[in-house]
Amino acid sequence: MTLTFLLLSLTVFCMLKNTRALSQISKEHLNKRLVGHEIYEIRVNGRHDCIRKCFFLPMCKSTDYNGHDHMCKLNDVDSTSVDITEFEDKQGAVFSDITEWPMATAGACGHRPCSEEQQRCLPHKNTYRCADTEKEPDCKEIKRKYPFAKDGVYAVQLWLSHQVKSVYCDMTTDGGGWTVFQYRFNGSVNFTRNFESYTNGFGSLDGEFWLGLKTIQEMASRGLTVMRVDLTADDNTAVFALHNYFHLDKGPAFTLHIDEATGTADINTGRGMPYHNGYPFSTFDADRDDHDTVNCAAKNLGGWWFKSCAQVNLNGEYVTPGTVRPTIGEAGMVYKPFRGMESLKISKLMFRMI
Ligand SMILES: [Ca+2]
Repeated sequence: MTLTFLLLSLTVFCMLKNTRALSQISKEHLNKRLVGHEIYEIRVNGRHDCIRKCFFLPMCKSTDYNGHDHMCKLNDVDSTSVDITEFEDKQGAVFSDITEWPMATAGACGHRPCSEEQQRCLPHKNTYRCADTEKEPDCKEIKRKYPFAKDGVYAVQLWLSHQVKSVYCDMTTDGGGWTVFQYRFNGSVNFTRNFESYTNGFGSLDGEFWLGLKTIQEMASRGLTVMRVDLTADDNTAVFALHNYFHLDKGPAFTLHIDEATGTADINTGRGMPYHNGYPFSTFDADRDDHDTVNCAAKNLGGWWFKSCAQVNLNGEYVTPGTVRPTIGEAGMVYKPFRGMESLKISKLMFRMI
């Protein structure tokens, strides 16, 4: 009788304990799947494997694991920052916040010591090491490996110099995977700069910037590279030009090699980028243009592959979009085959390896 009572008590105790354990996983949803916040999705060996993958990626805040197909989805938000309506019903799915899991699940990487968003913690012998986005050479490779990667700043490792560099990736335009090398949209950054500045890059990757000729040259020399120009006028008309061939000679010339464009930008007379094909890069303190009596960069303000002088001057002065810059219209942010001398609102230049 006493033994039966003891066994019964023990069973009840265990049940209570089990209930408490379950209730502790308060941020877990069974048969629910979070929609629209995925970093990437991958097939794994089991649920713990999925949790470990999340621990290794600093930007990961929660996971959706499905025991039916062993698919593991990593999300960049946790349940505290989403609404319950953002979950869909999915048989076999388990959602959980990463904070609900003990660090031991991920071993040495559990406390996520890799500070940069672009770094991953990788198990290494008895400890860990921080790796820079798996050392991908450009945005195209990041996109290939992480199909759900979003627009933003990523660390890459340049293929030749092995230099680790932050770049801005456009992961949405025409399939994404574009490394952006020039972005202007509000005139907050001064583009009237000297040759050294254009060689090394300037501005902020979170805002307006020029990536730098040295980096552009190296990245675009890894293989056959296409270049895309995206422009928006003051009336919000957006056009693009696509060049199937783009590369620069090494410095200090950084001579442009580019083919004719396809796309929607070249709607008026004028030659666009091919006018600048075969010309070195000039700045006000490095006149390498084809004009004997004029320093094109001093006249047109920004650095460019000036001939005599420009059909395209997208590093020119950012004046009120939709207006023609006074005195010298060509010194505005212009692309003549699109809007003539009218200064544009947004300019984005980017490249992608084929
Ligand atoms: Ca000249």
